[in-house]
Amino acid sequence: RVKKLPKNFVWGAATAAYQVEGNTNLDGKGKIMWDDYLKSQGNFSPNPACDFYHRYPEDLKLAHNLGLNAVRISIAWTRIFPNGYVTNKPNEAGVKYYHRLFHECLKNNLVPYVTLHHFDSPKTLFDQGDWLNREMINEFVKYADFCFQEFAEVDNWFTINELISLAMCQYIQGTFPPNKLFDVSDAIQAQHNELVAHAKVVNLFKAKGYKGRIGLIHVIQPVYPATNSEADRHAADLRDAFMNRFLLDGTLLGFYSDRTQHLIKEILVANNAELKILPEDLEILKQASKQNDMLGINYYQNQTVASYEGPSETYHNGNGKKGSSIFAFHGVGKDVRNPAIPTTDWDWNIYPEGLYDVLKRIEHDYPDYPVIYITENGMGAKEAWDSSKQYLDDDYRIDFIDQHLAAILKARNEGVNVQGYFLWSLQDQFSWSNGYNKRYGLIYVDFASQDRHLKRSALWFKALSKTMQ
Ligand code: BGP
Repeated sequence: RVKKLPKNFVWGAATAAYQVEGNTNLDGKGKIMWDDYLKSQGNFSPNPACDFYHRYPEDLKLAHNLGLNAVRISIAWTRIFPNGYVTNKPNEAGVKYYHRLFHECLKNNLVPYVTLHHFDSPKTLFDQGDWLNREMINEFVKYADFCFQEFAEVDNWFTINELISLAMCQYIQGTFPPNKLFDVSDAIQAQHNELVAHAKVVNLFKAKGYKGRIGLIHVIQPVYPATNSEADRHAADLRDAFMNRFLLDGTLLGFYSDRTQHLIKEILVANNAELKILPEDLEILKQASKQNDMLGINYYQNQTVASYEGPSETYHNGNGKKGSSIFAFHGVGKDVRNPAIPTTDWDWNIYPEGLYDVLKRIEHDYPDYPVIYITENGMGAKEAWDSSKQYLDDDYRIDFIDQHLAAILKARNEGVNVQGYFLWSLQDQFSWSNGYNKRYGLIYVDFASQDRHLKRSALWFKALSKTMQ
């Protein structure tokens, strides 16, 4: 077990507006890309989630009592500008809510790390193409500018959460609206456009001299070849370019390296797809690449990949039926199980060494990287509160966090500049494509009564927080 946290380590937990707030119709909030879709799908509702909209004082107090010194939250764009378009008449109720929320964080000595876009595009802009439409980029920049000016109490900003997950789920795996399957053009174009949106916001933040720090959040899934064969190694390279390298290059180099372009081109050709880059995009990326103050890394799992030239195929395990997921991507490799690596019920690999590899890779491939925070890491599990016990037993989660923390500290001891860890998640919440039975929290939430109970991992988290002095 990890015995001691470094001095001044950022020790937090994460949330996202739509997954915690509930109350999606209250106080003038506008619709996002999920509302109608979830309703028509009929499987699960974003309400009440864990009613963070009202219960944030209780949750933040618990967080403080558990020894956390930071919390990751996101602003719901449509609480402020209900149809996404930025006007000089923001929705006052939304603005006030976030002031109250940030104030409550600070009152509890929790530094808020705030994300501007966490999978929740306004419905109006989503209907017009979401990130594929450059109008979305312009509105996002204006919305970000508004937030920087208005929420001066916030010092740590992240623009967009997990560009690749959004692109994968929207355009490749079909699990997020608009539920497209293997539309490679859209998937790569959306990533590129989001990088441009991020870069524009960073450039504006610096040009206007806002105080505080700004960065971007990537989920990195290290990819390992299934065998040592040339074909499998190449498939792993292609998958890595698609999942990680394209985005890391765009963020940290400000251009796509020759090798990255080569690999992406191969993916485009294999899938009859195209990517449009405007000449000015590269200027914008370049300028921003030197101005990021921090990099958020989310890490959940690695991927083992074998070469695959058959037709693309996917099955999303959204109900925790172990062993049911399938992912085979024409010309970009197929996922295979490595029997040595344990998995969760949702088939997510548990591989802490992968996090060490990710950190070392960033240091090696992008030596000018800014300070890194692990902005999400955690383990989803099926859990049920037993009222005869004082705490919910989640030793598997303690093991999970402990092993990942050890990987982080090992990389840090070897010189990687990583200064904090946010567990996903603070409390149990709504999971986009899995509903409510995939629980990640330190705090157990009974969604019917909205009662909160502590898990054993919360006590362990607290004990560790005391080792920081
Ligand atoms: C990340 C997202 C989070 C969260 C988490 C767990 O990709 O940033 O919003 O949901 O993954 O994923 P899931 O809820 O699908 O298990």
